[in-house]
Amino acid sequence: CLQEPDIVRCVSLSWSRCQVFIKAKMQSDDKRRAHFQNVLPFPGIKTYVDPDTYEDPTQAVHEFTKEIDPSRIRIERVIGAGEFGEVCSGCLRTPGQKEIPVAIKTLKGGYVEPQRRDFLREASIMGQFDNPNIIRLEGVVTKSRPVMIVVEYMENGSLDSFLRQHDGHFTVVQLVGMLHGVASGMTYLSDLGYVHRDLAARNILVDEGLVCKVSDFGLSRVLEDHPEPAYNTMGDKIPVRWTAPEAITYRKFSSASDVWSFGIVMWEVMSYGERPYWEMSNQDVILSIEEGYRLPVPMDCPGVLHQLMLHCWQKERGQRPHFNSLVSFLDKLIRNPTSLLTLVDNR
Ligand code: ACK
Repeated sequence: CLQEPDIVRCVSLSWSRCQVFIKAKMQSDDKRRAHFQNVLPFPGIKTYVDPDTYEDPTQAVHEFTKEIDPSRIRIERVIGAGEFGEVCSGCLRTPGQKEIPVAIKTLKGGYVEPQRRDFLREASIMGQFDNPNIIRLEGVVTKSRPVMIVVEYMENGSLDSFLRQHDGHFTVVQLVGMLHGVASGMTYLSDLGYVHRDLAARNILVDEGLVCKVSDFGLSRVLEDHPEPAYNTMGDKIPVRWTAPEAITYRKFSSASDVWSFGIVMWEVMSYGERPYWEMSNQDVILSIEEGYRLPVPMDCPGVLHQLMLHCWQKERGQRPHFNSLVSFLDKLIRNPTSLLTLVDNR
């Protein structure tokens, strides 16, 4: 909708320039509307704001993250390779002069602007979250090089490799406790209207007290440089083994498709980091799921947990449980561990 000052401006422009002006104005109004629809669908209820609704993504970084002075960061060692550069461990001096352990994701030199934008996109998503089961963003360094994202340090690294290194070491209640943490984090995200799309044990981090936190909010990884690459018929790259059939086929990503992925994470946890569907090809996984095949119960896994996995893998997404009921169910199992004693005889 053009307002009076806009019309006055139009009169002083030539007609073709005026048309361009009207179009640009309408587009920016649409964007602003989309942005406010994201921010305020229900007044008083916090929702996630997609940084892509900002005309200038740098604005989202300013809004949702804190700039850290690099003199407060001490990098100690490289702990892994991220999609955009090295991941290091180190310390961050807080304003109260305390030092806290942190992980530092760096953007490697020679990047082009879209890579910088994608890299910082994850920070503007993470910066909106505040939950004990979601990895906490400390801040970003954008005003000097290297560009960095600083997050809380998780002593035991990613859940899949942690479980593989400790095969058979935990009680069922401890494993269910880990899953309870993941489900709590996912409840928080789905309540905010955030769909993760890449929930997998490799994207969960574990701290020294075995608390599990959801991480990896860079959607770009799903679409571009993913460790589990496979194309669907629409040409998207998708982590097939973790993804619900409707998301693979029709891009119908939702909290219900995240619940399917959560079922796969349950299976990964109960089998101590086994690869879902083992060496089956992605195409065979898709066909088998379509024919009704589902992953069998892992060794020593209580039947009640496999039943819960099967519930998450219902073909009809409307019939899958919500994350909040998964949390209540897992909570009851932890409080009443006798229900975890019955194993499935799968010999
Ligand atoms: O399995 P890992 O030890 O845990 O190896 C990977 C590596 O960096 C590349 O992603 C580790 N990593 C990532 N974020 C963190 C973090 N916040 N705290 C500790 N380790 C992390 C991850």
